[in-house]
Amino acid sequence: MGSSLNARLEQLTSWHADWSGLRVAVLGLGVTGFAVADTLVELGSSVLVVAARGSDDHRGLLEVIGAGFLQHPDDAGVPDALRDFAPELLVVSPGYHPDHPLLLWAEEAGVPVWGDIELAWRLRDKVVRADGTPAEWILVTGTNGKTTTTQLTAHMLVAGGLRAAPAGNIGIPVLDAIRDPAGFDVLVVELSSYQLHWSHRNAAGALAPLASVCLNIADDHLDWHGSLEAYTAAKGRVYENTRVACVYNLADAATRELVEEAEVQEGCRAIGFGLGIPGRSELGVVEGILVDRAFLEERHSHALELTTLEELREAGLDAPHSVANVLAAAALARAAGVEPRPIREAIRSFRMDAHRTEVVASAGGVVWIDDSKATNAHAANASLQASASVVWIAGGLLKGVDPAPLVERHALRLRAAVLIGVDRDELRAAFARHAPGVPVLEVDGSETVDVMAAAVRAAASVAREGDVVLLAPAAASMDQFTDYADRGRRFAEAVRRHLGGEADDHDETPGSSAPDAPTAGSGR
Ligand code: UMA
Repeated sequence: MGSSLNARLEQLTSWHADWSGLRVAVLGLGVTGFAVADTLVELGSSVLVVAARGSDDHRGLLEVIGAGFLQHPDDAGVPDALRDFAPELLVVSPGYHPDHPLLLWAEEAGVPVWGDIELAWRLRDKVVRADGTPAEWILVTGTNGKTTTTQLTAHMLVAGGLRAAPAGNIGIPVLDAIRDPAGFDVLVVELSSYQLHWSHRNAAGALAPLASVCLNIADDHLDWHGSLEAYTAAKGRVYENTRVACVYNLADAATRELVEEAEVQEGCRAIGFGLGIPGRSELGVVEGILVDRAFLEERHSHALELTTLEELREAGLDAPHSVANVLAAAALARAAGVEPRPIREAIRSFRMDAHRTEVVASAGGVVWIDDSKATNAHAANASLQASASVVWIAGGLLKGVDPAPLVERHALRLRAAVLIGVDRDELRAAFARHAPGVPVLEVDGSETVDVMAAAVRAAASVAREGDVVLLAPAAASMDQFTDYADRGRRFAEAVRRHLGGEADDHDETPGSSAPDAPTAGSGR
């Protein structure tokens, strides 16, 4: 790749730069790929989208906007049409494995690869604030708790009078947020380890957030990153170039180390959060009161009250991992200048999303809980430990993580397990080894079976009064479902169908808990 082209890409750091005629190959046609193509076509670039599959809707839309589309199987080498297109830049969707043949080809051919986040960062000045500057970014990552913390932070900023919105891995491509004509003061961007992997540290497009947090680190996505070290390193990129506050978890030394290793901007502070009494530059809990000892002048001698555990209980946010998420969100909001009072108001009015330890029904003394969002062992662990006796529905795509420690830890609380999904050999072996007394029921993985109906029937056949039937799969869902939300929705439907008129009355508001339901959740 010629140096003149690299020089051109270096210059492309604004919506108002000249993107016209730039030949860009876009990998993937999910929500990200479409947003990338749509944006670049609007900027006058020449766009070819390459993907193994894509919905009819997205394909139709590509035709309408005038972007090319090449359907090409993942294992079929490099298509001639892509070589002939001779892309000057490749923008990759987050789900692509770094060893994907087209990415290996790009590396070999010297075609620069960007993620959608870098592209969005470069284009963030499309809509500016009254003073002419683009929205600030606050970045949120971690193994668990990202989505809740992202939503809470945005909610706090809005309560503080700022125009703010959540975006990113939460399901809203950041490119859609930066193109929203309404404009924002702050975007709270949830980033997955995949998105962080593709963000360059020292390039012209390197992110420079106002504040950033890595909430925690546990085994996840090891098949994609290759090792826990590589996964941790990707997560650590969240802190690079931060300007005001790097927020870390006092209970997770790895997050503090990532802050220590990060190249941040002059004057940026490290702010810890934890469930104990806070030291200076920390947020924590003192006798049931959540306090800030970081963002006040007299922090050596004083603390600011943010809210109380009692109020968190009322908002359904009192499980330890939720308290931690609240403290992290409060730290980010305080870094953006929000006062304690609106933070308190925001917590009072906040409601958790669906599929996070959501009680879907209770009947005959059995409580049915949808924690489909527990897509890894760390999240499922928090969910399992909230109940004394559990029929556990588990399995799916394990992403290279060994489920044995989870099975071993919870063997005594398991009435039975119901296995779904493709990666069941590892789970079956873990039960044989660590929980041989626990009955394991398997749901046929063939496409002709309604997986959730079968799983619910199996669970009902073994559940007794006082048990919780818990969908907390410790695995991703894409082998059998569209995503975790689809998996949770199908579970809830199957439960309601199975129970018919038997279910006790209860509030179906997302995130609500039945009166006697377990309260702790899934690490988010
Ligand atoms: N594709 C291929 N071959 C591949 C991989 C992908 O052809 O090997 C193509 C297909 O056309 C497919 C498309 O790429 O339709 C999907 O791209 P994608 O997997 O990157 O998914 P998007 O629809 O673009 O959604 C992505 C995130 N998905 C992933 O990272 C897997 C969404 O996070 C995110 O909400 C969205 O961008 C907006 O930023 C989801 C997720 O599961 C919720 N994230 C993981 C997690 O939270 O654990 C990381």
